[in-house]
Amino acid sequence: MICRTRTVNVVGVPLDLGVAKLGVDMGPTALRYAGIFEALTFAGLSFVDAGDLPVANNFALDRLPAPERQAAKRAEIARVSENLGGHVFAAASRGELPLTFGGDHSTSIGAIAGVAKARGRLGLIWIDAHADSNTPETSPSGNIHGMPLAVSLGHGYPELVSCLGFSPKVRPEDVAIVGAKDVDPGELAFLKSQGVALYSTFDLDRLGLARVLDEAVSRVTAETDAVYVSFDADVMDARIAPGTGITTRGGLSYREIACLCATLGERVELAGLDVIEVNPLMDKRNQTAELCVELAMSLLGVKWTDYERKYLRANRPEEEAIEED
Ligand SMILES: [Mn+2]
Repeated sequence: MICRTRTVNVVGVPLDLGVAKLGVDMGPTALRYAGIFEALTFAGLSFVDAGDLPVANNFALDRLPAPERQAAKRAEIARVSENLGGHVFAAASRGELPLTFGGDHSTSIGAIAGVAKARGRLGLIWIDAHADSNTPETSPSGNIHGMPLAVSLGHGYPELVSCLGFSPKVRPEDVAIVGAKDVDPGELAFLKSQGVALYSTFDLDRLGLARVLDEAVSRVTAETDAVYVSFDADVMDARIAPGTGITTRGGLSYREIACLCATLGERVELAGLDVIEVNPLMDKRNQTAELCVELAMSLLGVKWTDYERKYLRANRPEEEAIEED
């Protein structure tokens, strides 16, 4: 939920240097077109549109020879993370709620750094089909978007770990991953050794959403000063959210993710939120971005009453029925 007097500070980060697939840099534009500002206005929340932060062009860096290419991309991700961290820190310090639109998941490195610096000990709920907890030693692909949680815990490339000059940003006992279904063996070993809580899609099925959220919420609120949510669009099933980099079968259904976000929105006052990995090139008629806007509003604690649903329908006159399980 959000304190009604708090201003939402929306910032876009068109960052695609942490992935191999192109298109996720257009995520912030897709989320704006999907009506985030209309939705915030409708909900009676004040907001600032901070625009998009500058990010180097992937094509230009791709023309570099292979050894230099990865180092150049990493250096740019580090620069963007510092810049975003500074922006988010300033917003959070003014009492605003930073809402960061990615971009691939390496965007979260700077966003989490900024909120942690402003708000103190941070609880973190990581909603994602993946654990994003690889280190350079364990990563099968070398892609940075598979590393941001490890980086926030203080493990990985020093230029990323040192974002905003302190580390770690979060402690393992204050972190819960929810919705993971594709975790690498090296990540699993790392998370176990750290003591991070991981709730897979199987846990959601076996234990039920209510129990998983009870445990996750009590964990991230027990000893912390504030709570941050990182939301990766790929946690959802490909049939309802095709517009993301790595689509998965067996991801969360509409009802599961809607219930999860509404429950979190009712129970937790957020210090910051990011919406990540929306890729319009993979999407159908921007449905993934529209769904993410709806879910972001739920996470902010805005209840979708019938009247508010009418608003959504009014903005999607040609909406087709989306196939559910
Ligand atoms: Mn992710």
